This record gives sequence, structure tokens and C-alpha cells, in this order.
Amino acid sequence: MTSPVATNDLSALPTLSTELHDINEEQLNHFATAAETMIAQAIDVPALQNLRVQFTGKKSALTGWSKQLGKLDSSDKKTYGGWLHGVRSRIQEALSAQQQQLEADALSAKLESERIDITLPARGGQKGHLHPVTMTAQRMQQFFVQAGFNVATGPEVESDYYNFEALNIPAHHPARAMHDTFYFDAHYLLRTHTSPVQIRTMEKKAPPIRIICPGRVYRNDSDQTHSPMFHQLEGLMVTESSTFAELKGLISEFLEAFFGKQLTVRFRPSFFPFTEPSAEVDILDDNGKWLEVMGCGMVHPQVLTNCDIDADKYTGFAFGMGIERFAMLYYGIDDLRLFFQNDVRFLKQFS
Ligand code: 2U9
Repeated sequence: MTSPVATNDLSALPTLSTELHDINEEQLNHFATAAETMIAQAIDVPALQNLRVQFTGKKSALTGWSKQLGKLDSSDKKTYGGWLHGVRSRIQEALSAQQQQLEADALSAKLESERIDITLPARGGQKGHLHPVTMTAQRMQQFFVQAGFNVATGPEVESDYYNFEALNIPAHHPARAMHDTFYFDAHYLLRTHTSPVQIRTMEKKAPPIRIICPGRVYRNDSDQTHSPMFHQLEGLMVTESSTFAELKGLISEFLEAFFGKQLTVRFRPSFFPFTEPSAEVDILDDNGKWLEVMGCGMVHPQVLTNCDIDADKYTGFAFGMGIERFAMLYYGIDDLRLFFQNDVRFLKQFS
């Protein structure tokens, strides 16, 4: 670090005559060396500018001497001219070297003062996470995927044929009224269940079939336990030997895996147009109360026939459940609408 020099203090300079012919080469060299030292000690750009004026400006000793060159004879003019040129060159080089040094120092100081510590933790960052309904759907799917089921999806805007007709629910069947369907026109509607995906799969693929169909479904219904849009997970297995016993075993295993504990499971006879026999599945809760969790049954032979599957050769079973219903039971939520309001205070409890 160079020591600071007052910008107008030229006392460190050797005192030389203002008369050029009184000065010799050695004195001029001495003068130039002293000037170089002072320039190299200039602390900032304004101080350096000051020195530039003092050493090379109109009123400087150097300029004063140079003005006298004209009065000299040609041999002295050449000698003194050479000396003065040498002095001026040394001073100018020193000025420009110091200028570069000061600029480089200023840049390093600026970079140092603006240094950013990228290892500091960010302020106020909040990590997001999946929606509880998504997490529930994934946990449900996980069980069936490891059991050998493939995931199938299909359109949410469906035709009357795939949503009802093919599933053994003809026009004017009372089951249609139970579905509270959103119709676009006489033929198109928002699917009321994911069952059309199973129909489309059976039309395209020969048994054996093992699929689960998760997705959005729509019903014109809204209260604490119903939402106009909700999610279902349905499943279908069609082979030459599928039985109700196998269905019961699969569903019982699934429920115990999902809730992570031993359960008392009950298959209660029920009716669906697309399965025969049909059952609703209940589990016994900690208070000794039966909770209905899903429905299932053996695929109705007419439904297999509708998809060109030989009902004498193949049998199938199917099941269906509401994903929000499982999320409510698993997390202990009593109002389904909380899942759709997307209030962060509610959602962040599931991180
Ligand atoms: C095909 C054949 C049969 C799917 C099934 C249920 C029983 C059932 C409800 C559960 C709660 C709907 O979300 S919910 O309201 N579902 O009880 N679903 S059997 O049966 C099928 C599906 C497709 C071709």
C-alpha cells in the first residue's frame, strides 16, 4: 500500500531553476525520478489528475522549460529538447501506469464490496408438495401396480354409449337418475365414472386384462361429502378363471395395505347394473361402526358380450372407489370441500 500524498504538495521535488540553461541532464533525471515516485503514490484518480496538471500542464515547470527551447541555438535545442522529451515521456508513462493501477484497484474494491455469499440460505422459501388427493391416489395405485395391474386412462367427455349403454344401463334405467349426469346434448356428457375406460380397453384388448383406471369424474351433486368433480379409482380383471374369492382377497389386501393396519372387512350384497353378483365393502372403525368404502362385483356377462368378449370362456371382476373418500378416511377430514378450496393453511398440513 502506497502512502498518501497531498495533491498539491510538490515539496518532495528537487528545486530546479526556472531557467533552462541553468539545468543539467542529471538534475532533470533526478526531477523525473522524484516525479515518478510521487505519481506512484497518488491515492486516487483526482489526486493523479492533480499531479498530471502540475507536471505536464501549461503552468508546469516542464512546459515552462520547453517554451524556452525556441530561444536556444540549434545544437543546444537538440540536446535540451532530447532531455525534456525524455522527462515528459517518463512522467506520462508513470501517469498512465498509475491510472491503470488505480482503475484496477477500484474495480477489485467494487467487486469485493459487492461479493454475494451464495452459501447463505434463502429467506422465506417455502417448499411445495403434492395435493393430499394426489398423494392418496398415488398410494392407492401403488398397491395395484405392484399386484400386476396396468394404469389406463380415457376421455372425460364421453358418449352416452360408453358411460351407460355398454355398462348395461339402458335409457330410462333408474340407475341413470342416480348418476346426476352433466349432459352436453343427447349423446355427449361428462363421464360419471371411469368405467368407460374399462369398456374401451376391453374393446381393444383380449383377456387377460388387469387394469386400474384413475381419473376425474363429474356428478351434479354438492354437499359435505359430494363434489361436482371428484376422483375415482376403478379396477378390472378379466381372465379365464377370475372369481369372487379372488376379488375378496385382493380388496382385503388392498384395504389393509392402504390403511396400514389389520382390518375387519365386510362384503355386503348390493346391486349395480354392470356387476352380478355385486357387493359394497365396509370396514369396521375404532368405534365399532361400519364404514362403507367401495363397491365391487363380478362383471355382468352382458357387459363382456357388449365388448365382444366370450362370456362363456371368460369371467371378470371389477371394483370402484372414490379417491377423496379414501383421503378423508385416511387423514380424518370431515368436509370434502376442503380438498377443493386450496386454502394453503389446510394444504400445508399434508407436507
Ligand atoms: C366395467 C364393469 C364393471 C366398477 C364398479 C363400483 C362397483 C362402485 C362406486 C364407489 C364409490 C362409485 O365413486 S363411487 O361413488 N363404485 O361401487 N364400481 S363395481 O364396475 C365396473 C366397471 C367397468 C366394464
